[in-house]
Amino acid sequence: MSSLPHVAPAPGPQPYRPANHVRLVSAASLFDGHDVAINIMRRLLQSTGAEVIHLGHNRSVREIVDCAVQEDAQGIAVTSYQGGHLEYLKYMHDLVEASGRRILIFAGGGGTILPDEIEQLHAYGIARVFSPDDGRELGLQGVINEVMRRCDFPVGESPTPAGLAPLLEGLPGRDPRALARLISLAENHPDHGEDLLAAVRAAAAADRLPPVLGVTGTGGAGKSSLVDELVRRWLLERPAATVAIVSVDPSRRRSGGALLGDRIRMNAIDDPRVYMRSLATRQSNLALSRYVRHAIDICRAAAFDLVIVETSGIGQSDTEIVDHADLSLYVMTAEYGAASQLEKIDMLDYADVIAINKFDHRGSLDALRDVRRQFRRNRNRFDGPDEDLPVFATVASQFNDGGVNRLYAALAARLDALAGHETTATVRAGDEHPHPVIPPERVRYWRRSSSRAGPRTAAWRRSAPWPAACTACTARWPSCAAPPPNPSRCCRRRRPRPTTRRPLASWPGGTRRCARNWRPSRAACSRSGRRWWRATPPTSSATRCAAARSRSPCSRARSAARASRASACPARGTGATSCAGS
Ligand code: B12
Repeated sequence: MSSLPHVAPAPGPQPYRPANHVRLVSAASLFDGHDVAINIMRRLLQSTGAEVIHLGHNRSVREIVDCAVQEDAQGIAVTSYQGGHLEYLKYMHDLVEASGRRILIFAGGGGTILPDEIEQLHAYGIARVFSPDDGRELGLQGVINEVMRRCDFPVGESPTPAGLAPLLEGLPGRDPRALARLISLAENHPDHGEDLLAAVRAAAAADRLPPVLGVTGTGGAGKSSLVDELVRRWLLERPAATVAIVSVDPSRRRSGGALLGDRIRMNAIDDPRVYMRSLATRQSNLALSRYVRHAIDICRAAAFDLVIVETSGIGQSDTEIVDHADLSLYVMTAEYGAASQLEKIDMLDYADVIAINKFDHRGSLDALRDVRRQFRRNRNRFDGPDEDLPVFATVASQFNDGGVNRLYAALAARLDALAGHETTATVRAGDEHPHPVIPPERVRYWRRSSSRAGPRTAAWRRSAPWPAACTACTARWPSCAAPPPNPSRCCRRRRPRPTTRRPLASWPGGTRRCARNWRPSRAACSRSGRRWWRATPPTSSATRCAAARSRSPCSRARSAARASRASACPARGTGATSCAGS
């Protein structure tokens, strides 16, 4: 019996269970806060078993469609809350048609997409635009089930020599559709995997097999950002060079779904010289997909100049990358714990190059020293200066970072050597250690401040509960034993400023609120509040209410009730009168 804890199903429609592996590209056109909706949708898609390639926000139509073609996705799921949805979605449909692929488009935009516009978009060929009414009728899970049901179709036929021929023809030209479909066939038809690999290898130009750079490291170390920076430099420095990226992310064991989110960090790949494919591990506890070998061989057969493979970064199985790569890069940060933890990192034995990324974080200089020391121990390499070791300090998030420049030059020189030609890589100017925009000691400064301020504020609130005290002054004081509040202080605080008093007074609703919430104590009223009370003619019900609270018989009755409660309190010998009088 499984030892996994039972997870109670959510109420409402049960998640649809797809028969095929469903892959969807999700994105939002702009970033204005409403992109939160696409995050809701993609999480539900993932928990319903979809592999979601999430692009985040600010994505053009072309970027989204190119991605869907490269990823061989069955569908695109987008939100558009900012207007322009007719043009955006129709253009998306046009580009999908032009690609010749069957990719269904699903969209939503709450109330911003009007019912007649939805009809127009459906007539144009958009698979479905969901309205808030659809949500009310079907429930969010129902909406997702509908998307999944319609995308639940197989991608490509089972590979036969005749079916493969046109795809193999597309390899020399690096046709993204052919590459994508070949990788899908390998993933979805594992029984034909070996035949497919043999056909691909036979079609490869054997004289020009590119080197493979394997990138691995802990989750959150910034692997994708670093890969993006390396690709940017590669493309800038070599105007004709091409690159393929295969990126692996973990599948969820419970749902089978996956967030393939590496593209969110990739900004340099929107270039016809780049092909990128995301793979889900489709099994747990592994850093690589079972089909990564196929994907690499397909990209090598397409004669890219460089193939980069990025692992999912889930621990010790990271060393798998060594079996697939000619050169391996291990990306880590200073957050590994004590120096002795470094002895447990297998990749420090195997990695050709190590990057300590996020070097602007605290403790990074110590980490650099410790990692270099561990590297020497692991390799029995005790001679030579530290600077000659392949351990680099990088800040991938920083523009033109000196550490990334040096890392790039070292990797490119080695990759060129593997490809058998002279290197053209140059180290650009850069500081030895980065000068971050936010110095390490100020990182998380506000978080620390707020965590210190939080308890103090809470203590202050406890010691000065003026809202409660103000509404009923001492009578509602929660504990009789506690000291009575300072009515004048609390009432003064809650009284509106003079500038807001007059407009409030002329607005009954406001005055009523005012009267209820900011009723001054008699003392305060008689001191500075008097003018306000006088200025307010007792005509509206609100003002009457305000006035009644301090003077009317019903107020006196309330006071009497308070007085009797207070007199029942032994801790307040003198409290009875002060309670009653308040
Ligand atoms: C939350 C919200 C915000 C938040 C978003 C941040 C957050 N953390 O959530 C904030 C505060 C940023 C915001 C700001 C604004 N908002 Co606003 N916002 C909303 C609100 C309340 C909910 C939107 C939402 O996320 N819903 C959750 C999604 C899942 O549900 P839904 O939107 O109903 O979508 C349904 C379908 O369309 C479908 N769906 C949606 N997306 C997708 C995607 C896929 C793939 C699929 C399959 C289905 C699908 O699922 C839902 C099924 O019921 C709506 C009002 C409302 N109740 O709808 C207004 C609303 C969208 N906002 C509105 C406006 C005007 C604004 C502002 C311009 C206000 C202003 N003047 O500043 C700003 C714009 C922001 C900017 N910076 O410019 C208007 C838009 C009016 C219009 N017709 O254009 C709305 C409709 C409110 C209103 N009635 O006035 N907003």
